[in-house]
Amino acid sequence: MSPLAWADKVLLSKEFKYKGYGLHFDTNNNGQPDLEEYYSLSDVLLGKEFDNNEDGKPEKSIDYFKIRNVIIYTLDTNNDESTDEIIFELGDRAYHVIDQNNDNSYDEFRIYSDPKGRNTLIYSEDIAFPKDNDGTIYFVIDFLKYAEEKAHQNMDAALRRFYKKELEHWNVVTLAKYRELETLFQEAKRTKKWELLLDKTREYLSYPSNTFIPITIELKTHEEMGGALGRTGYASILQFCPEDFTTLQDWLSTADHELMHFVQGYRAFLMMKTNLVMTWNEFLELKKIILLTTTMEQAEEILKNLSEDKKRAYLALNYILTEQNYKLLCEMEAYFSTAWRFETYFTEFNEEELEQFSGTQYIEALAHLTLWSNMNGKCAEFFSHALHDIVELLQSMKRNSPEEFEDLTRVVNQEAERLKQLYHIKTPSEAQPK
Ligand SMILES: [Ca+2]
Ligand SMILES: [Ca+2]
Ligand SMILES: [Ca+2]
Ligand SMILES: [Ca+2]
Repeated sequence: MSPLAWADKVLLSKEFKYKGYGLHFDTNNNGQPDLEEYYSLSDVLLGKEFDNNEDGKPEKSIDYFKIRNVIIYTLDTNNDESTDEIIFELGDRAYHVIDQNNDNSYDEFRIYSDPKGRNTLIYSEDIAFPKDNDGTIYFVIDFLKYAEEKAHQNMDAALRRFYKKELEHWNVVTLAKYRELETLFQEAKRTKKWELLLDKTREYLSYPSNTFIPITIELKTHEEMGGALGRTGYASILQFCPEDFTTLQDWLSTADHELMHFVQGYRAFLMMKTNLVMTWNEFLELKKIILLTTTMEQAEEILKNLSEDKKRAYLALNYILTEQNYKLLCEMEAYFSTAWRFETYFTEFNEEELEQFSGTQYIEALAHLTLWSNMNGKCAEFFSHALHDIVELLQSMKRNSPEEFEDLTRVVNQEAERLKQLYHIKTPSEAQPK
């Protein structure tokens, strides 16, 4: 599908996910959607959701994790809104964990494999494994380590060897692309040429390639970056200090965050483009011209001549002038989307480290959201999906653990206060003339 054909859908639908677009299908032609597919901006299939009984809630989902070579199937076979089977498919092998009696604990582990498919059962064992980490890439690692430890306690050397081998197999397959990036990362540090690493990072994290959104790298010193790990300029330049990245993990999480900002710029381009024949380079030129204006009226005047759709032009203008309202939401979305994908950046299953990383991302996302709402926030429409997800997350947290929610609120408010000073933001009451 050409970008123009779906541009309208991407920008107007509430369903588009952060950096791509979703398509609805009605496979049995009864007027009710029963399948959704999610694609990246560069048309890479990211996931599917099946709603066969058409009650609006998916009972089967498929997620494709390119960087890990893994496809994860999550199934709710009895429609009670609780997962009862997960399948991890990698190459010609598939790991199944099944909860037969819906008691919130998995009781069967199966491995399927054969050279041509994943349909021949080669191993099966009764287990009792809780449903924590459900659906994340670490679930299998977590389980295999637990099973190996249990075999060790039971002094079953053969079973222990078996689980050890399975863990090795899992690591070899799921970390192959990560190792490739690791090599490129070391190479980039040595040669100071970061283009190849950025290209591969974009490919493996399902971001549009350079032919879609051209990005130029500008290397800076630590001082020039002034505390930031990455920065985007004119929607076409990525600035960072190579010495700031000690591990590939640091690079990947920063790249994910900054690439999200490029996608946000691209969305503004698409909004202008729907009513206008415009190339990406023309858009960047226009952006430079608009940035040279001194008042909002002058900027609007330039846009008025270009776009008939005032609302879209206004939204694009907010992006171009990086209005504070818009900028806060851009940051909110980038932190939030990185928090969702943290599992692709960490090779080791280290619960503490993982929690700390995602926790920090969520706190930053929420602090930006808080600041935005304190400023009588605008531009919400553009971020409806992220806002919807964040509200849902907070509501479930408030329900499940009020104490933790209170702690979080406190930390978020502190961080919002810090950011307010950093960005020199004045809330509407403070900004009012005396
Ligand atoms: Ca249907
Ligand atoms: Ca359903
Ligand atoms: Ca179920
Ligand atoms: Ca069970």
